[in-house]
Amino acid sequence: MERTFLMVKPDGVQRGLIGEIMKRFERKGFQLIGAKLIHMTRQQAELHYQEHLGKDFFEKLVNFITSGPVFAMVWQGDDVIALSRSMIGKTSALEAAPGTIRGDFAVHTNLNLIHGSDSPQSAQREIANFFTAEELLTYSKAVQSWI
Ligand code: RTP
Ligand code: MG
Repeated sequence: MERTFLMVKPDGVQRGLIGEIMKRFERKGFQLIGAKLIHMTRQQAELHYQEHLGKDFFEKLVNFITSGPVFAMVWQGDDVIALSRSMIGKTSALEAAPGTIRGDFAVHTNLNLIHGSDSPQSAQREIANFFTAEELLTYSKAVQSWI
């Protein structure tokens, strides 16, 4: 079963959108296996966004993501990486389609509410940056066989 790392960014926490965002992944049928509200360290943020190191927006991005608490989650399910990215919507506020999280709630590309891993390799690295193996739970979900 595939796993992904999803994170409500500081703007989503400040706007009270944690529940709204989690609801969408729950309704879709994915399984939550770990979650925590944390204030990222600078080192953790730089590791999280390491693929953007050197880009002109890197400093702004790290400052933003460490500006307040984030809600970090690990979700599990078939094709959860690609499906959750499509539920999140495009990075650009102008391109995020209505019906997606960003399309419904974000008006600015730098305040785009949620992060989602973009590949299995990223997911593995990002999960390890936030969670220990003990913090990720294994449990069966009664409705799983219907999804
Ligand atoms: P994220 O990693 O945060 O989930 O977002 P993403 O995959 O949709 O976008 P990515 O390319 O990974 O960029 C990470 C975040 O950096 C900001 N960004 N600004 N040209 C720019 O000014 C620019 N490009 C990207 C966005 O806030 C994006 O979410
Ligand atoms: Mg990204």
